[in-house]
Amino acid sequence: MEKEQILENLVTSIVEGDEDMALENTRAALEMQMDPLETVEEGLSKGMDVIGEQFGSGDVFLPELLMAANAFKAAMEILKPELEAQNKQTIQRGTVIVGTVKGDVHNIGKDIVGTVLETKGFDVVDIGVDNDALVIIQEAEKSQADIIALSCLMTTTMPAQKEVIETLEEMNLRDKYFVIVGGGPVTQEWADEINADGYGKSAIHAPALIKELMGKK
Ligand code: B12
Repeated sequence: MEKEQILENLVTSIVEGDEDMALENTRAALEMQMDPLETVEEGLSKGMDVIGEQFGSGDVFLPELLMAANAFKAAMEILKPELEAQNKQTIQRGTVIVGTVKGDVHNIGKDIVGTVLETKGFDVVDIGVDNDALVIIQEAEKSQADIIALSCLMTTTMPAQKEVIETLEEMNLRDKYFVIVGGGPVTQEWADEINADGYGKSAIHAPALIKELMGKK
């Protein structure tokens, strides 16, 4: 099968929530030695964008979204070891807390950010989803993190990213951590508005962004 065909099939597999098709084409991508991150970004994630738009316009409903998410996760199960094996760097570059903010249970993008950072030599502490600002800060303190990376997928949960930064300020801890933000509705403008230290449009951008920030330490 051609690379373009595989990527197209991966998009379709997510849109249709077809786990078998997602697995079959992910395996085909690996057999062809396609870059696993490209397989995620140019295949699976594009499918998610399509189904997300269909959900937004009322053409599909929550069950379809869940099936798409399950197909995505199944494919990630076999891609994750490949991602980790291919680029693993052993230099210790810093500790990053990765989590989704309060009220938000979307974890797929956050997981990818964590995996990509791990492959680039960062120590990643994944604190999961629906995290209260205080819990995030406590976790950062506990693991002596350098960076707090906040994911958020809904416009309604964007204020929770702001809340983390405000709480850090209230606790006189703002200078101790770099805070970076990302996720579907998040933009550079929003990052500037809430006084975040950085924004990454996609997981691929996170390592360079963090390396640049760590250079300022
Ligand atoms: C899959 C999905 C779900 C799944 C989530 C499964 C899971 N385990 O994560 C399920 C079905 C559970 C779900 C539930 C809901 N969802 Co939903 N969901 C989606 C969907 C289709 C895809 C999200 C996704 O996984 N994308 C793929 C990943 C790879 O992309 P990503 O998360 O954006 O991450 C990339 C980048 O953004 C970046 N990134 C992400 N985080 C970070 C962080 C940092 C620091 C950096 C640097 C980068 C970065 O890197 C990633 C890889 O490149 C989106 C639509 C969309 N296009 O986003 C809707 C969407 C986010 N959901 C939506 C809604 C409304 C809901 C529900 C409220 C539905 C309901 N009625 O119950 C619930 C919310 C529950 C809650 N409280 O959180 C809306 C949100 C609308 C809004 N208000 O903004 C969307 C936009 C759909 C739509 N068009 O209406 N959802």
